[in-house]
Amino acid sequence: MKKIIMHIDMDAFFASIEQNRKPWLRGKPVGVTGNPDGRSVIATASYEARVFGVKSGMPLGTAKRLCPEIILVQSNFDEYIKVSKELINLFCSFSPAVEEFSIDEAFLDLTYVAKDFNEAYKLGSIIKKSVREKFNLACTIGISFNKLLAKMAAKLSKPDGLKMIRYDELQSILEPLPVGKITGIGRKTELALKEKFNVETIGQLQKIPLIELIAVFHTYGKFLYNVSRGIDNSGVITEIDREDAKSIGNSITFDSDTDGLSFIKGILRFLSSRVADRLRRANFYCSFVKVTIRYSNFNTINHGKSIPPTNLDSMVFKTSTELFEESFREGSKVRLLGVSVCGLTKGIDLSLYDDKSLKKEGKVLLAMDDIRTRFGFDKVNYGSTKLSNKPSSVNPPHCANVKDLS
Ligand code: TTP
Ligand code: MG
Repeated sequence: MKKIIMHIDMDAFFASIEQNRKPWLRGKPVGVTGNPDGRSVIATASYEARVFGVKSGMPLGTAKRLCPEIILVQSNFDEYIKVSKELINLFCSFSPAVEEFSIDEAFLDLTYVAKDFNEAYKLGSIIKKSVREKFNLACTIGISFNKLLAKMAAKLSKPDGLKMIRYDELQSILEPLPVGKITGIGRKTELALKEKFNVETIGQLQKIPLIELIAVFHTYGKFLYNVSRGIDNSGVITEIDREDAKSIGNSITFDSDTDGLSFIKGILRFLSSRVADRLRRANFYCSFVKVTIRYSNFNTINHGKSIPPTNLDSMVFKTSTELFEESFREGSKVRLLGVSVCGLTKGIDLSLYDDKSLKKEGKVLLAMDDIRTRFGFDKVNYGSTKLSNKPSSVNPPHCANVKDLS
């Protein structure tokens, strides 16, 4: 059965709330500033300011140069969080399965709510109207048969839009689009695709064989292959799913925010090993992996997916890397990273793995677990897990703490 998924993304969220709080800002170019860490960049800009090229993450000086009339307003996070929660409550009255994806985005599973796409579209109009009436805010809604395409539909119809991507029009919509229109493909990947394969559009990306993408981009190559075809099997994760699922997780808050990808990958490997180690100790296997990314502005993204039951470091690491790559906002700095697993089942015999290398890894891990029990977690790791100059340190460098999430 094909799913019907809706993605809702508020338009110029912080700026629109400020325009409601201070009505004289309406219709004016507004930039919301001020991160909790005191760095001066534009968090977001009203669409009136975007006409001049002002965007999120831009230094204030650049914004003022591009748009001298811009009115800068200090951010009020408590207010944005309050509105965000109220919006989620409203969305919950339209679907039993709502995923709070970020402070101003949600996914709704409408598979059992709307009989077909036309009905989902009507529901989209009703939701837009309710949001306008109750909050005096505009949002953009995308509808399709998975999360990736629903988000893309919204991205293609910003601002104040409502758009569907149906199965039969998928290819004609995807083919001519620049690769950057896919969530998860940022500027760096765009440049790499141009340089390595002379690829600029999604249609051109579809022509590159999987093996060649993997040779250049490793696990991320598979993601590129799938998303260029609109493939995404991730589900809408509701609060009840989160609460019901017993989970095991670890997170790290960095001393200083970072965008160093090789460092981040090292941390993901470390967190994945730690989580898998805890799974094995409890004699559990997991079938769902989730990555949490908190950016320097405290905006927090959770992204997860189902996998075949595993308790292996490599499988948790591979999945968490894919999830990170799919959701990382290039150009942003990361404050906290978390890896957690759920969908826990009690032990499965190692012999269930038909893949020889996985069986071997299972045996190596048993030996590593033994050493970790006797000498501490950080004494033994894979060669490529470069966490610290000092092998005996408890925390990786630049990390304030390593926290058990559960
Ligand atoms: P977005 O949904 O990316 O941006 P937006 O809602 O302002 O504009 P639109 O969706 O119409 O393009 O982000 C939601 C909020 O998150 C945004 O209002 C401010 C905050 N934010 C930052 O603080 N820094 C950033 O780099 C980005 C992209 C967003
Ligand atoms: Mg938004």
